[in-house]
Amino acid sequence: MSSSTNKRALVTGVTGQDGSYLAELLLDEGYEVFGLVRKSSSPNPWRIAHLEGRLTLLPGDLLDQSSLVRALLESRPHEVYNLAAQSFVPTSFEQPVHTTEVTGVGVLRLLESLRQVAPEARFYQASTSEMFGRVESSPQDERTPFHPRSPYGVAKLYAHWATINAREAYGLFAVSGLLFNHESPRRGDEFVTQKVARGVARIAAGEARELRLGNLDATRDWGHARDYVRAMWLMLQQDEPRDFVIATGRTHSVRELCAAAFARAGLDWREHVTVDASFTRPAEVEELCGDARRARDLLGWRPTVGFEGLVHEMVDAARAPREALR
Ligand code: NAP
Ligand code: G4F
Repeated sequence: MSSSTNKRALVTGVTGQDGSYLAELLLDEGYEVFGLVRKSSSPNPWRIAHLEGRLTLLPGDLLDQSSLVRALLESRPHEVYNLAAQSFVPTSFEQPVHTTEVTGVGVLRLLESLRQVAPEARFYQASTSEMFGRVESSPQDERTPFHPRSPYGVAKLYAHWATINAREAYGLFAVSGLLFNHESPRRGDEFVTQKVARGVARIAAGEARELRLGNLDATRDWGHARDYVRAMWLMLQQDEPRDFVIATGRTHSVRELCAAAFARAGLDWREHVTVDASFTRPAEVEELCGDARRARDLLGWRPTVGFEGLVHEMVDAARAPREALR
């Protein structure tokens, strides 16, 4: 259902999982939506193809400050959602400097651009539970100390503090959402939930027999991306800028993920999953479980999809044609 507002929003990372869901939400709320898209040798529009004609795409890259200034001048946004990042943890160990440039310093480029040409715009930064890293207490909330365990986590922590500093030093309405893992049929292939869902689909179709994974003991607090982008939007509708943890409060191991996903297709995971040390990380985040009480109390936010529902949706979508992703 579409409502009407005169607001404009700029979304970086619009071709990613969250960008596509957030663009849908903002369009439904009546926003004029601009999406920042970087140049790549082969464009990657499949998650937003169904929004063609409703979104305005602007060229830009978090590595190139002048492109960010141009995108802000062109879109004149009331709200800016920074979802762009090199977001895959293992790649951050292989390309730490690139990850830091995009995921860390890129956020400062965007904040500085905002400060110069659109200081009234409200700003959302996509922070992450990876910043908690080696946790000393559970569940984690807004007061939990940080101990990142990857170049990605370190870069995100820099961006988190750059966002808070922009708020405290320059008075920007800038907030940081500390989101725990969130997934969907639009999740990238390399992340464990999608790797398992698509692995199950291939095995169920007789196209493969085995799925090779890393650490099965790690636990994550997995929610649905569609629920989590609503929390981003709610954060920018508040009277005061504040940071929020967004999580389901339930945690499951990768092993439990496998059991649920294979069972959905009538398969026994133990007959197909092989542990492959090449997928383990130089430093691991062993457990994450969030406490989103502040979001529940102040934003009225609650997750609507639980672990089983999420896994079933992803496995079913992986076994169905791509049109089912819309
Ligand atoms: P994603 O699917 O990996 O999307 C990342 C987006 O960033 C893509 O649109 C990508 O464009 C874009 N991008 C990458 N490098 C860029 C650059 N140099 N300049 C401009 N754009 C660039 O990530 P996601 O899962 O939607 O997550 C959205 C954000 O939330 C990310 O910042 C992520 O780190 C953060 N986060 C995610 C989770 C989660 O569980 N999903 C949890 C906490 C925080 P291409 O399409 O061209 O690659
Ligand atoms: O799905 P993952 O790659 O997600 P990870 O590392 O938790 O990061 C995701 O969530 C963060 C929020 O906490 C985001 F900030 C980040 O951008 C990204 O979206 O791995 C989840 C767990 C890890 O413990 C990993 O070691 O699954 C374990 N795992 C076991 N086998 C595997 C595999 N992960 C991947 N990707 N591939 C495997 O074969």
